[in-house]
Amino acid sequence: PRKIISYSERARLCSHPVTRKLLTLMEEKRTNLTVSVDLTAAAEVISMVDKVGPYVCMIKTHVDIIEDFSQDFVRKLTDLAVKHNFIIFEDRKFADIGNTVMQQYSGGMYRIADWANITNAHTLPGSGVIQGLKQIGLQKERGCLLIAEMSSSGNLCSGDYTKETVKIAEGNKDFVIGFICQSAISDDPEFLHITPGVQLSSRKDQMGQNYVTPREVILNHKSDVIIVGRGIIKAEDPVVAAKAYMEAGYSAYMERMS
Ligand code: BMP
Repeated sequence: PRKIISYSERARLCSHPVTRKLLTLMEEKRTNLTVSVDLTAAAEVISMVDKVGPYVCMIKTHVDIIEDFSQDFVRKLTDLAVKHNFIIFEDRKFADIGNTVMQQYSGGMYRIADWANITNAHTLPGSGVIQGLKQIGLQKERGCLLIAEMSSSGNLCSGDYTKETVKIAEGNKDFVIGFICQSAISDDPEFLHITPGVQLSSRKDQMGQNYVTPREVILNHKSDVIIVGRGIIKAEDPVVAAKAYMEAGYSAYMERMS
């Protein structure tokens, strides 16, 4: 694989504050691991985040699966983001017209734009989804990832859809900071490539999820960040697992740099 520049050198090339912060802390903490904390009780999420926080660059949430979501949960999560120095990514996957996503992003009971540094969107509706999210996100210095590819069997995000998604990103660099994808799809160093569907052992789950290893993702598929959910949160010891994924992901990055 072609030699790459370090996360911290890349941080200096980036103009978006969230990308700069993420790339900088990845090098400081020596981690390219995001843990997807897909648990349904607020206290369980908080306890898991406190445990794995030292080993991650980012925590990914699905707040709409939490049964007892509250602003108290948000306060605890944002406090932990300061304590452990990580970025918060709410995996909301916005996919509607601009006027609707604008309200979904800023309002409702979750008020995602108030606390999530990063959220994401499908490009199915066209660039209007980004125009809507931007109305809220720009002034709060938030970043958005576009879902360019998916890890699940039979998904329709491929070919021209993926190419058009890259074009939408290129036209909105003040807000779009990269992609959810399975491998690098843009040469622009300002765009992050973030990959879910990662495990060290399993190859699949029972509902179409496909897994690749941290090494394959970072070294062969040239992605920047791995997202791991059940491989860590359902492990016998999530801290031991988080350390193993952190080590696997970062050593693959070091190997790519050498
Ligand atoms: P797990 O590692 O337990 O399979 O979890 C993967 C996480 O990443 C889930 O939260 C899922 O919603 C998300 N995800 C994914 O698995 N594939 C995609 O293509 C996009 C995702 O956001």
